[in-house]
Order: sequence, then C-alpha cells, then structure tokens
Amino acid sequence: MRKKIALIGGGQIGQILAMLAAQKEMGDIVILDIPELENPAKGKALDLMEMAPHGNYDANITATSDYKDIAGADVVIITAGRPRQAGMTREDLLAINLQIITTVANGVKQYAPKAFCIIVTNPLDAMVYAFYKITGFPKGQVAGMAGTLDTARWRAFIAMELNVSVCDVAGTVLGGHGPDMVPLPRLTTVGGVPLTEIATKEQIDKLALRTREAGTEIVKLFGKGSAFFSPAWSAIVMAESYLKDKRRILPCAALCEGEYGVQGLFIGVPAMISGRGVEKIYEIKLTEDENALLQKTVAGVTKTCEETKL
Ligand code: A3D
Repeated sequence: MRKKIALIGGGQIGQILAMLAAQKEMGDIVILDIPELENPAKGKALDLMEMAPHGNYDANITATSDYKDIAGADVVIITAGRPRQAGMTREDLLAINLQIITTVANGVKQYAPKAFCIIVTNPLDAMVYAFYKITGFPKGQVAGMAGTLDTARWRAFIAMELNVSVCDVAGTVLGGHGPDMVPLPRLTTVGGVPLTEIATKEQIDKLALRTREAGTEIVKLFGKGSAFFSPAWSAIVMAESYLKDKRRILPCAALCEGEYGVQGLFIGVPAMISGRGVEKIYEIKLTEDENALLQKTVAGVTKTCEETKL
C-alpha cells in the first residue's frame, strides 16, 4: 500500500510540496486548506494528476478542507499560516499563525496521531513548540523545517562566491530560524577542504550575514510573500529521510532536553531522521564564541515561545 502524505496548507509552499512529493512517488497526497480555498486546492490537485502522464509518476492527489481526509497519514507537512510581507519580521506572524497552528494541531491529533509531523509555518521555532505542546505527540514525531533550508542557503552562497559545485559544499547552521541563526564556518568544508582555508574572513563574514538575512532578501525581492521553492525541497528531504528510513543527519528544529544546554525548546540542531522520526540529536563541541552566538539565538527563541503562553 502506498504511503500517505498530508499537506496542511495548499499555498505557495504547499503546491510545490505536492509537486515534489508526486514526482518522487513518495505516496498518495492530500492537500488540506481552509473551506474558502478548497476549490483552488482541488484545482491544484487535479492539475498535478494531469501532469502525471508526462511526469511519469503514479500518485493519487486530492484536496479537501475536512480533516477526516488526512486519516492515517504517514507524514504531515504543515505550511498553513500567513507568510511574511516586506517589512515584517517572522515574529509579527506569531498571533495569527498561533491560532492557525492550534486548529491544525487539533485536527492532526485527531486524525493522524501516528504521523511524522514537519512544521514550516513561521515564526518557526515557536510554531513547532506550540504544535508539540498542543498535540502532546512524542518528541521524535515532531520537527521544524528551518535548519535544512538555512544550511542549503549557506551552501548555495558559498558555492556562488567560490564558483564551485554546491554538491561539494558541506556544513551546518544551528539555532533559531531568524537573523541570529549560527552558520559554522569552522566546520564547513568544500570537497574536504576547510572553508576557513579557501575563503577570507571578509568573504566568510559576508556569506554568514547573507545566510542570516536570506529569507528577508527574498521577501524584499518578491514584495509579497516569502520563499517557496527552497523551503518545499527542504521539507521534502526531511520527509523522505523518514519515509525511506534514510537516517540522514539534517539540521532541523528538534526538541532539546539538555542538549546544547537547552531545556524544553525546539532549536535548530543536527538531528538524525530515521523511520522512527527524530532519532538522535548530535551535540557538536562548540568554541566559546560559537556557543555565545548559539545562546543568543536560544534567548530569542525562548522569548517567542513564552509569548505563546503554552
Ligand atoms: P501561503 O501561500 O499564504 O500559503 C499558506 C496557506 O495556508 C494558504 O493557502 C492558506 O489558505 C492556508 N491556511 C491558512 N489557515 C489555514 C488553516 N487553518 N488550515 C489549513 N490551511 C490554512 O504561504 P506560503 O506557503 O508561502 O508559506 C507558508 C508558511 O511557511 C508561512 O507561515 C511562511 O512564513 C512559512 N515559511 C517558512 C519558512 C521556513 O524556512 C521555516 C520559509 C518560507 C516560508
């Protein structure tokens, strides 16, 4: 029997998620949106069914506004919520998206209580925390997609700057999904060569700053809405690691219970995603400076999570 993937939110990211999941034949796909947008979501689902003959994939793609239709989903990816507009911070979305995540969490809890849940809605670290608190799901069943994207951006900017293949750039970005996130140049390599040996300090500082501001750079260019291609791919990578038990180590918002000195918060850390969900968090021995930067982002995430009052 095919796996079932529920996409809560059929907007910009949701529609790309549906396309990628179909092309990768990850399973049957249900897109859930609000009743007012059920028909547009159904249109997207039908359009993707009609793309299948040339896309060469088999998947049933449907859309709904009724949580009953996500019953038994293996993976749930949540993008329901408002995106940023130019001039907004992610935290400006807290109140409205907290309401939306509350509805979503209750629906998922009732109809897909065994699903591996990937949250994408911003402000990411607080929304994944809220989803976890409301559902009461085991911690390994819930993860936030942010570090996977932040690291992709870091790798992309390095490849662009050094004019090398992005495939050879490896590294990680820790912390919350905001301007205080922590790219780790010391642990970044290009084909095995340390980044710190082939790029100047000025270049590295510029790349780190661009990574921290990457979401805002795109929001400014769009004028309306936020990035959608790269966030969708990043969530798909996480879902695939779960569905295929790939055991990939991906930076994502995982519940820390003492790791990195963080207690009870979802923070971007390298985590292994296996068929059991977030199976393991890897703790990196950070330098004093790196740890100071991490604790700064943790303070920001703590404040936003406190505002959820959960
Ligand atoms: P958008 O195109 O507006 O799609 C959101 C969809 O959610 C819309 O179709 C809404 O109708 C739908 N929706 C709203 N309320 C509900 C509800 N209660 N139940 C079901 N669906 C609902 O936004 P988008 O797809 O561009 O972005 C979605 C979210 O992802 C936003 O909060 C963004 O800020 C966030 N985002 C996060 C990242 C990260 O890296 C973490 C990157 C980019 C965007």
